[in-house]
Amino acid sequence: MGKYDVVMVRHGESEWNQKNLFCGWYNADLSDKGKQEATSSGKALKDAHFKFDIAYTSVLIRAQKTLQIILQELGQDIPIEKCWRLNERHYGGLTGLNKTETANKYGEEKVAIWRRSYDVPPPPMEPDHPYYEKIVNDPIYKDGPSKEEFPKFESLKLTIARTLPYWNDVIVPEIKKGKSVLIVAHGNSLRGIIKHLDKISDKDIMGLNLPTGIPFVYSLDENLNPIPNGSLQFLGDPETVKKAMDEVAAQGKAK
Ligand code: DG2
Repeated sequence: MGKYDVVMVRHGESEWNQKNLFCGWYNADLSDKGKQEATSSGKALKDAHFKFDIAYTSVLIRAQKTLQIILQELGQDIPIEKCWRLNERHYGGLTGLNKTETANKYGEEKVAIWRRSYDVPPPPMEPDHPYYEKIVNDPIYKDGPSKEEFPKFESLKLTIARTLPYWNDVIVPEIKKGKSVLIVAHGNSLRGIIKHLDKISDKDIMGLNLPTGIPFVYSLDENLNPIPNGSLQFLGDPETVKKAMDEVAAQGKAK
């Protein structure tokens, strides 16, 4: 065990994950499988005797419901902080498109770059995009981002630029006070935090695919550096975790 253990979970499968659609800031709900994944996450954390003091999540329903189910399973009623800075990266003009069909149209390589490159953003979401109004006018954004900050698209680099200040200024001080922290967020906002903690290069981060609904622990020293073998410790059988990661990677393949 490190000085601090922080637990993170990518939300359970959403209805749009299930349909293999680029989701980003579209507020998709959990699928039935996603709810089951959240229940299993809660059970795994209970079996491992985790007790949390505070939880952080995004303003998107798929993350919030996952957190709610996990806490129900754990039987823990703790303060929950919600912030858009933990949202999924904004998938811009790709939002709502099927990942396989996009790979068929533009090629797997292009889709891999859109999904996993560090700094190549997807095309912007213009005002005539079918989900533009719904997202921009959603009351979940009443506390931010401001009009000027509201993204039209985000690369991983841009996602990190708005997630990391929240990690550093809001979450880290609580960890340092000795609070036991649970974060339920998204594939790419969590990849950003992991890249930072493990100092993963811009190139190597391309290879990391996070599965839905499997909790992982970071054991950190007093300087918030992962201790040896303290990174990305999944609470799950390694073969199941690997299969789930490979499936996420394969979502961008052509057929
Ligand atoms: C997925 C991630 O986000 O997609 O926006 O489509 O974690 O909120 O389900 P999440 C999306 P990929 O980057 O894995 O394509």
